[in-house]
Amino acid sequence: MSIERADVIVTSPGRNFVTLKITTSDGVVGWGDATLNGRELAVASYLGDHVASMLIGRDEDRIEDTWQYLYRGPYWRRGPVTMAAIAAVDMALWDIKAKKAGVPLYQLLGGASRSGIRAYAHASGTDYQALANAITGYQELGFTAVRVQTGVPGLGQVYGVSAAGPGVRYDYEPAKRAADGSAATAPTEESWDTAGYLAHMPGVFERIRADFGTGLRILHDGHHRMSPIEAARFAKDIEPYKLFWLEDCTPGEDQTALRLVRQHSTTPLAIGEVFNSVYDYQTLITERLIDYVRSAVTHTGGITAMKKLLDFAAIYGIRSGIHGPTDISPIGMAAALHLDLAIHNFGIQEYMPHNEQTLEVFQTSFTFDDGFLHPGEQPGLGVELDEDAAAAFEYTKAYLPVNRLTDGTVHDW
Ligand code: EZ4
Ligand code: CO
Repeated sequence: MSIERADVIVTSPGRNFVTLKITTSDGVVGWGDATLNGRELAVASYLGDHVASMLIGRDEDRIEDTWQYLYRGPYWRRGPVTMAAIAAVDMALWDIKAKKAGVPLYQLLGGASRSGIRAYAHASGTDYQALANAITGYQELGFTAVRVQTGVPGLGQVYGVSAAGPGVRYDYEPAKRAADGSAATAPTEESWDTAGYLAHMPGVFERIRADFGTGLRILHDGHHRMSPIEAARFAKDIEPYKLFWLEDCTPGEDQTALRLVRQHSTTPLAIGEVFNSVYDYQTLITERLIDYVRSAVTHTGGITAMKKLLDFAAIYGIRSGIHGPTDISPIGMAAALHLDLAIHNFGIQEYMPHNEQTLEVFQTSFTFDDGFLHPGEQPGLGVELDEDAAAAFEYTKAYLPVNRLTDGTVHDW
């Protein structure tokens, strides 16, 4: 048997997704997620214009060989566009292999290491009361872990914080279309003040601990906004509140920045959602500068590459915290869940439920129950894309916002 077709499907059920469909000569279909938020069409072209023809006629069972062929073959290695494209091929081939074997994918990755996958939710609010209400709402759904993000006095809209009123569940959608819902032509701009943020946040964590007790797992995302010394001081300041993790405290591309943070604090550190290769982690893992690997399966070369990365991390006592925002399609999310269930060094899984339109396009079999996710028992990844439903949602360009400091300087985020 061999690969007969490789088709790229772009759809926008409220947000954009790029999906690869691989069909074998005996009619087995595998799905892969290739969504790169705000740069979707670059990956669609990479797959459709450059990769698809290379796949036709290949043996679909040769997953490792195909991965190496796509990684080493083109000369140009790594980068988010390339690695998202390779990820989609890899996911689709694993989906096919597991469907042919008649087992859920996690069985081919070694079988289940746990009964459920602890998930964390996104709680946010412009002020403390709204944030506290959001935390309570997620606890009522069974979550034992929440990421907390809140407004900063003096700043307007802050990335990752709901502008909706108290009690309203936040449908976190960071990439923005134009205000009327049509295609964006440029990113929106938000203003940012690191000093105000650093002064405000420790008091927020203090109140959360006082109100919610020691049992709640508190996570926080710094969105790459701090300098190394700012991050070191912040991580030290918030030690008494015993966070589960502080994510992306400094810009991800500077691995040695984490040495400085590590020297000053025992706050656990997580990083990697913008990474696309094990080499982005080489210093971080071998020097034990982080505690959690944040890569998305979709952006790091797929299941084959993520399994190796997480096994490498395991040798150093570092756990998984796989990226799971709404810009990871349900296919990418399912891939994460099969890995989460199988690996020994699982840490936690981010979970932001997709909107109803997305779930019309992608039929999922994974479940959420009382704080825990499970990939389900369908053969393969357990997600099928409905091509008619997908065709009804035309690609609509959207961008992640740009951050500027209050003096107008473009800033990290
Ligand atoms: O900014 O997925 O931890 N999660 C995050 C996300 C990312 C978006 C970028 O596409 O930081 O909200
Ligand atoms: Co993040």
